[in-house]
Amino acid sequence: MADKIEIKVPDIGDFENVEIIDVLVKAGDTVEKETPLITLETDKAAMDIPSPAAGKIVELKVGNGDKVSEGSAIAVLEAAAEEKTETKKPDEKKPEEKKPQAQKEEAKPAKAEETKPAESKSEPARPSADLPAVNEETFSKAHASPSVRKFARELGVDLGKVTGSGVKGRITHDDVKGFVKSVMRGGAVAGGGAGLPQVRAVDFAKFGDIETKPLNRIKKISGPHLHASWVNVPHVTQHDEADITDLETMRKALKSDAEKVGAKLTPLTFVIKACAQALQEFPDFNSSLSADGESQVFKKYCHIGFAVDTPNGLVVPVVRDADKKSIFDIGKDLGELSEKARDGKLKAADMQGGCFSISSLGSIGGTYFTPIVNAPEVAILGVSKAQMKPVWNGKKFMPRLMLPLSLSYDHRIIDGAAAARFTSFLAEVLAERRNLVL
Ligand code: CAO
Repeated sequence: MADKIEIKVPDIGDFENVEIIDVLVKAGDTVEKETPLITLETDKAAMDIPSPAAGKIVELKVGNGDKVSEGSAIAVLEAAAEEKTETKKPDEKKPEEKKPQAQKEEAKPAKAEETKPAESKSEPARPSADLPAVNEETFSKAHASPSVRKFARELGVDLGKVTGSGVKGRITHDDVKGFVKSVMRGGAVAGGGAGLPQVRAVDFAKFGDIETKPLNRIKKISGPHLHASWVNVPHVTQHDEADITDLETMRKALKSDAEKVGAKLTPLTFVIKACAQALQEFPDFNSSLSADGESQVFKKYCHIGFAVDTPNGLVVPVVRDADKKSIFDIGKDLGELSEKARDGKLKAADMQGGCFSISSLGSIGGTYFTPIVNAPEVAILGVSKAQMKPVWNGKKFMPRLMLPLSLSYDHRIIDGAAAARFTSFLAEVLAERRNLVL
């Protein structure tokens, strides 16, 4: 019978209760000796825990987010035939044998000779001659585990240009693969390169006094996300306006009742409700392009995100099941989520799962703008300040309260005609207040 080895966390120095940020194998996988199994992240560095032997993983005992210390069980390995004669179970080791040490990530930028792909060995072919040269400084600062770094080195990918989708923006194997795919398809690369001209660096201090402040956490996360969307999604913005004169009368009449039950009735509340109806009517707007770009994923749920301007930057909490909620329920969610956002108390789950986003600048001012699609969503609605305007009713000009709408969409999925139908539908729903009662 094949030997089974319980693989445990080896000596990882003084660290305890260290979070697993990446589980790199699954039950049934065949691994080689030294294949990384999991990645741990301490507040100082990330480290991979390699397999002490070759064989098949028959049971995985950990998951992403688990906390482990030295001796914690990671997996059960059925040792490969050739390993069985050589590999002793950890507790059968001879005294001089050392436990496998975790592969620690260098805290400092790696030295060029240590990190550049070994030219004398057989270097894997670069996926494209157009891949940008690796910038060692940004590569070393990228938030990625050693195995992802090694993988990126093998492919010649500059991690500094890859947008991380993992916890705290960490770059995963899939992000590296996605980056290579995007370059192969001739897609744009975030942060410049692959044909994108770089913005030249300017020494501002040469022209006067300056003060440099680090970007806050939210901006560090949202910036690359917005940039990735901007360079990957072919954006078009459709503008329209909705006559909300009657709706505004109804809103004012209901506002104090709503406040009594903790609901915030602003124009945005009604816009969320109207968008939920429009998403049901036009399912393309409630879809996403699959990761490989080969298919369209339709969502049967309707969660709508709305941008909140907080002292620390932009966050987008999500109103769940907006299609099933009354105006008062949406108003309650809006009030609670905006407050949590401003107090910095939103949880990750509050900001996940959105199908469509709304960015409302209506309380501030302005007429129209071009919001950036919150990819992989395919559309976002910008709402500006409603204004009284003279509107021709066929006989005379009437004073009507007009709400400016700006719908940016991903032109790979949405056609211009569909976008115009979507905003016209929204305008009709908002103009006819009975559509939004409840
Ligand atoms: N037209 C006219 N008045 C509007 C309006 C509009 N489109 N939208 C809101 N108002 C009014 C509200 O009715 C309210 O007045 P009353 O108290 O008299 O009803 C007042 O403006 C303040 O509204 P609010 O800001 O408290 O509430 P909201 O629902 O409109 O917005 C929120 C909530 C969280 C979206 C908003 O506070 C916010 O953060 N907006 C900024 C979003 C942003 O930054 N987007 C850009 C993202 S891209 O960089």
